[in-house]
Amino acid sequence: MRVTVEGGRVVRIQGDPDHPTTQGVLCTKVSRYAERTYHDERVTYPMKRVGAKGRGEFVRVSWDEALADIAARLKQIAARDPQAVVPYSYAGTMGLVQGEAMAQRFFHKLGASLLDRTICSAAGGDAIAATYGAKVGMQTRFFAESQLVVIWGSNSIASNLHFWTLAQEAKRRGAKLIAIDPRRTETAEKCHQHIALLPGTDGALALGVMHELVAQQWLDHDYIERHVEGFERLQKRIAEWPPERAAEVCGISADEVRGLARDLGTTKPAAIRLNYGMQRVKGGGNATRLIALLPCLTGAWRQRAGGLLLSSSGWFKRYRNPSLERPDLLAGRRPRTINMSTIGGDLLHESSAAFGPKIEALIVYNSNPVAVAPESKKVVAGFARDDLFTVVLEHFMTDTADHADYVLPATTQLEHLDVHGTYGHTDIMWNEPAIAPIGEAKPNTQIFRELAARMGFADACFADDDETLARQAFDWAAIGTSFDALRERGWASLPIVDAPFADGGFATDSGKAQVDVCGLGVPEHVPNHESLLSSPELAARFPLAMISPPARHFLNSSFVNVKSLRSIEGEPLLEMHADDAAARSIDSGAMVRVFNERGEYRCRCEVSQRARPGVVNGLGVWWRKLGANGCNVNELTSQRLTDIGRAPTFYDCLVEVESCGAGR
Ligand SMILES: Nc1nc2c(c(=O)[nH]1)N[C@H]1C(S)=C(S)[C@@H](COP(=O)(O)OP(=O)(O)OC[C@H]3O[C@@H](n4cnc5c(=O)[nH]c(N)nc54)[C@H](O)[C@@H]3O)O[C@H]1N2
Ligand SMILES: Nc1nc2c(c(=O)[nH]1)N[C@H]1C(S)=C(S)[C@@H](COP(=O)(O)OP(=O)(O)OC[C@H]3O[C@@H](n4cnc5c(=O)[nH]c(N)nc54)[C@H](O)[C@@H]3O)O[C@H]1N2
Ligand SMILES: [Mo]
Repeated sequence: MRVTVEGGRVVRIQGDPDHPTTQGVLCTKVSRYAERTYHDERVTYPMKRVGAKGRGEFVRVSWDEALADIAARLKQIAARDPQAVVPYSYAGTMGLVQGEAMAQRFFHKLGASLLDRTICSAAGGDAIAATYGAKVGMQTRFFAESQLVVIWGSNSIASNLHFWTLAQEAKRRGAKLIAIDPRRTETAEKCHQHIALLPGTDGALALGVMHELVAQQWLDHDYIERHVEGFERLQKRIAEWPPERAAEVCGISADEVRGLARDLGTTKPAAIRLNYGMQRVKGGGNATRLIALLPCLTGAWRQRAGGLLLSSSGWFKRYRNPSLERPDLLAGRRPRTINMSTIGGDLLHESSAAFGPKIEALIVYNSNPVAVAPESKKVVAGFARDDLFTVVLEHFMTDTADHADYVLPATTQLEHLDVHGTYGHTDIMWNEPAIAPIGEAKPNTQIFRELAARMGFADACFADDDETLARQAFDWAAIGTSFDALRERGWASLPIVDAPFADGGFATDSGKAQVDVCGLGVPEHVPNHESLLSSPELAARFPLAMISPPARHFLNSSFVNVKSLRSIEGEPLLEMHADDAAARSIDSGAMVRVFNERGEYRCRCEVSQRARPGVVNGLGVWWRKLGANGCNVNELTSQRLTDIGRAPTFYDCLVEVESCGAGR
């Protein structure tokens, strides 16, 4: 990002034209980052709650008063059992400094519960790591040279714009683009082909494709022989999945299955941009493992523009300093782990031998769980507990902040220093502060430093300033650069070979891609928790599958309050196919009740070609308080977890819809 400052104020934000992936372009959200930063609803001083939880009634207090009281409360709770204190954080900022560096030092020293950060990518991430040994894959820039680009479970134009630029370049050079997505997204409509399968059926599709690859002899036997472990065991499973069977499960035609196999089996180079949309269902882990094996069976990895990319984060992990967050401060204690995806249920849990102590305090930073976590009814009931002490570090009065005892004003990326890895390209990014903090806002790091001091944590590491933390983040020499060079240039590329698995060399113990992973077995198609085939009784009452992918102009629940972006989105929407609407006498534009056993969500229904029959798209993630009945799509999602990675199943959710009458 290039930020132009005049008189101490940001006047312009643009993409860095010199950075190869950015190419001068920012997505619609981030290009409004100045509007967000100077928003007149920024939280600019510490606040203490005076009204009931959730009402959003607060008074201004000084930093001194807030920090002294928070430290006193945490000390009291920790004296009984520090595990009753739980940190809750995720993707608000993904910077290594303002993310976990100082925060985790604080919680490790305290002995607080650990947090399993599963809410986004754990199913697919663990599945890729099980197959390839690490969360690594193709380098994004080589997608531009591919002759086949399969965009699988991703709306790149909305959520991964810089990748879309590369896909378009490939298209100009003659590549075929295929989108695999239940929704006819902005991206799907610009691809040559769109395979609109039912949610949670990607594993079946992959198996059907494998069946055809075998039948047509499109396998690369030499590559399989040398670089895939356990292929024999997969063959039996593949035999069970002729394209007709896969097609029936996926709700598509057998020709679509065969055609995908032909494209993957006969095009070189062939690349798959797998993304996280397809793993938010019960079988997300198994499906990812199956798809990850496709380029191993066809030998697509032989070329640098062939293979697969889900995430590049594993490349960064190789060079990260594992002690940045100072796990040694646990000093032998082994606190229990809370899964962030089940925070609703966990907040309502009493103490027990299996669970450990009841959660008494929650410190939230970089996240808005009341809006983004599944099964809101439980989440809200948990956050509304009068005996829960909640501190929220935020820019805005989010749904979560409304439930806090204290809200502490945090700085934005324009105001603080940071260093970032990515999960797409493979450059480390430097974040230089551009302006002074707004109002009394402080960086997350500084808030945890001051809290540590008040708790009496005397370890020298609590005095590390942000620059020191950034220096500690990576092994610069191993990367082949220096911290100062990064700071000077703004980014530094990791040293990664062009075609990492051209001759095998996977990050597994054997160096081979793994079919049969210890403890997981041979991958298979795992049907949804909720679907016509797996839960027919439930489907009789709630016959529509609901997915809730992000609205194009929001970033999860961030930017929902940025007026220029919200006015483009308008209001919360449910997209529905014309046949499903006709069957329910729903007119386009009507207000509808979307419901299941977990709750009821009211929003506007748009009869839309973006929805396939049987599937409705509830675009997210709106702030609850802006919803017609004070909630968002997560009122309907469940806390059930995925097969691998203990991740949420946002897109595995049956609902029914009825009209509440026009215009309401
Ligand atoms: N504009 C915008 N950009 C974002 C974000 C955002 O909220 N808004 N979020 C950021 C974050 S945190 C993340 S994790 C990434 C996510 O980015 P991606 O992983 O690329 O996923 P999304 O673009 O969210 O798209 C998910 C897509 O998967 C489709 N889908 C849903 N269920 C299934 C299924 O069962 N199978 C298949 N094949 N497809 C399915 C949805 O219709 C949707 O189009 O994006 C990042 N970028
Ligand atoms: N139904 C449904 N639910 C979903 C998803 C979905 O597709 N459908 N997507 C899921 C995914 S992929 C993800 S990653 C999660 C994301 O969930 P979250 O990680 O909670 O992400 P956001 O909703 O963007 O909220 C981040 C919050 O952090 C704040 N913030 C930003 N920067 C800073 C900072 O430097 N300091 C502090 N203290 N605060 C900061 C922002 O103001 C914002 O309120 O949501 C998940 N929830
Ligand atoms: Mo995410």
